[in-house]
Amino acid sequence: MNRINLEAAIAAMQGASSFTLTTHINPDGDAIGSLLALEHFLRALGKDDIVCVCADPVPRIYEWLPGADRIRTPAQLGAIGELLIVIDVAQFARVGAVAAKIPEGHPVLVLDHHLEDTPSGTLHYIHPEYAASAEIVADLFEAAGLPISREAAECAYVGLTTDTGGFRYANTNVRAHERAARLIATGLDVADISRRCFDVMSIAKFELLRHVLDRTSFAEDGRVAWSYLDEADLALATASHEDTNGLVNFTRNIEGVDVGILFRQSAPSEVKLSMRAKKGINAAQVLKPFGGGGHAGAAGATLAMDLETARVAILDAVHAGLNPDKNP
Ligand SMILES: [Mn+2]
Repeated sequence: MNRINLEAAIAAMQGASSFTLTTHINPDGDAIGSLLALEHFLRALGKDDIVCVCADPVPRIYEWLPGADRIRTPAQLGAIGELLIVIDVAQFARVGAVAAKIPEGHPVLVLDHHLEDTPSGTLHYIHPEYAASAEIVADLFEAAGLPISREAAECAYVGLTTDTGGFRYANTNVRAHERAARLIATGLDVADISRRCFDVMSIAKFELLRHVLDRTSFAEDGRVAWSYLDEADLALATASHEDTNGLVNFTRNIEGVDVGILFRQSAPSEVKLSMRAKKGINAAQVLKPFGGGGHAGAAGATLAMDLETARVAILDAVHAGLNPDKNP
């Protein structure tokens, strides 16, 4: 790891004349928000040869962000710019098809807030204490002594508000609120941004939610709530990946429930599952034997099983996780 400070990151940007900016696959609000805020920052630095690219399409709920229409697909990308900047992710494996275009040893600046010991790239500004990568971009504006424009602030605010779950998650702290205040001061319409990010539901998502609620079952005396979607549901609703985002929360949020699970059959013998857990059980640990990963409170896995086999296996593992003393 080649750790640098903000000033060195700015110097690296000042020293280059063409830029490619990218972020992770399945981009979320912070991926798109921080990517676009960074593009605005480079323009504020006086740079104009900047191409943003993402391996996956911009989720519909973020299409309105200033500059989102300029984000290219890997197929539309020519040669990588003099400096490649990767934001909100530190592994080339997670930037998808863009990774194949990175020449061996090319200068790559990584800006990220995920815990990462062995990042890809050549220059690293990686700090898990940031609630969102968008905060890093806000810091870049301040360190460079450049005022943040309303457009850039809007992008950064979307990254910050979505990565903190609307300032509700454990990563929400004084700094995140203070930063948000400075972004809002540029003239942001917080109510409008919040509605766009959190309240708008696609018709497909609504149809899927109907099924999820209708099929929710309980186990472990009400401490576990689980539901499922099968291939036919996903096809009927012509749903995209983003339409299933967050549906698992409806199971977890039920009173008395400690573990919420949503199974999604993605092929005849493939099930993707999302798990949300409250204190007392670690979702990432429960899913580890299944090749899953994530955090204590939120984890996921892909199982090469049919729906029923996956359900039995996972509910057994959750039973063991909730009753550690009763198991050998
Ligand atoms: Mn992030």
